[in-house]
Amino acid sequence: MLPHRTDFPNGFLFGTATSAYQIEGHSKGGAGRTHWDDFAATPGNVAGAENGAVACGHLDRWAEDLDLVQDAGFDVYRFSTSWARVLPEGRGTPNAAGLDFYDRLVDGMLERGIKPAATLYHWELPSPLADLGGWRNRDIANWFADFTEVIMSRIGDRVWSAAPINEPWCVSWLSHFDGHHAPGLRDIRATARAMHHVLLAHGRAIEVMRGLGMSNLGAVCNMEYAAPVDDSPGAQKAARVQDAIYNRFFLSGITKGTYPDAVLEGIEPHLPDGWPHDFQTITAPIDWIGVNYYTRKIYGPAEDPSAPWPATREHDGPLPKTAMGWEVYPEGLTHFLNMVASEYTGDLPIYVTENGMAGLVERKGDATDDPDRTAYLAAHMGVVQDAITEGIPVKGYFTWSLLDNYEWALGYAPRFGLVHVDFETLERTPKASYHALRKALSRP
Ligand code: PNW
Repeated sequence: MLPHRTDFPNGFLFGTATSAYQIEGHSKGGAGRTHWDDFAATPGNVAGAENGAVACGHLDRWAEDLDLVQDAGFDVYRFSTSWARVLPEGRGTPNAAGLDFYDRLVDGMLERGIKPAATLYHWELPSPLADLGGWRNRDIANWFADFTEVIMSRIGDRVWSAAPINEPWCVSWLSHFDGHHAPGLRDIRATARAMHHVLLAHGRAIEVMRGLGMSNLGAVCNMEYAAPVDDSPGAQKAARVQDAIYNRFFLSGITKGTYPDAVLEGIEPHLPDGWPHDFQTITAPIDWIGVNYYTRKIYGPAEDPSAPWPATREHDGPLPKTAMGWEVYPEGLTHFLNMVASEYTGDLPIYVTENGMAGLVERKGDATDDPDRTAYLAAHMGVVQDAITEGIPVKGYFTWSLLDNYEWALGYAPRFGLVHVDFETLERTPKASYHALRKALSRP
């Protein structure tokens, strides 16, 4: 059973989230090529070599999608703006149709009484910038600041909140060390630079938006609980290192202007010259922090004792798993809400900016009957309620995602939506979890 809106403090906000490349349909409307189009075109990177060319066709169906957000009773809609739709070459002349689209979308939210929560970058880097080194190139902070200026000069007067970059860990580590996301590198030097540049770009974008007179600016970090596989010192250390890389590096950079020693140990020789001087920009004050939370992972030491840093290995976990193979572990969210407030942000408002689970059911009849998803959301919403009772300043909760959509390297198979999408016809059908949330969010 989902808790009801009235079980939360007055003013607590409920939202749902999507991202541009995952839903819009990138082949339409004059958007430029992105590094995800390139990555998906290289065999072996993405299941079925699928890309976001069509996705959910949201570019044409945005009004219907906003109706779904409104009918469910959500207060806020978290969406992202595609850099390559706004600036097809990454720099230079804007695409008027792209700017018009986001302008209409924001007005569409306001007309429906929905607060627009914008994320500037949710991973579709314009290819011409990727060709110049992408996140490895320090100039990206300037390119990103310019993009921020262009898009926010258009919609910044009407968005309720804005965050520069979705999940710095995914943009850097997952994409440059694990090689699982575009540009698909496995290189510690590229990773270290990307980790730092993504924060520098974040800070520059915050400065630009302040300059435009915007407020309610935040940062969205993903957190994954790192558990040791056993009590051995080696396993404890492996979990600590992964926790530092994943959950502390970006948060610490933004809120404290320092990087954890456990990470510097591995990346310091690879950071760009003069990196500590960038903290003045990186720590540009923010108004809230967003936590994206899904799961935990289990770590032990690498089998080969001479393995290079971080020298850890992932183990299979015993808990029930979602279609992503991700363990369901709501206790991890309890841990992070505590950790973020007590060690990093103090009284700063915290939003759970993404939480949800994937199912794999292909047939529509079954695909809209999703009791596991409702149970998953109920458990995590319960954690949020408890955290509020403990005095942690959690101010809102967003489900990922409104729609089944392009799940990056896994293509269209994992379905995260509250609303089923038939990827042949693009027809939307609300699932049981959507109806359950609608009831939970109804106003008395
Ligand atoms: C988040 N991992 O991504 C993103 O913000 C969404 O775009 C995405 O659809 C959602 O979670 C579900 O995956 C992640 O491999 C993708 O650790 C991968 C990982 C973490 C977060």
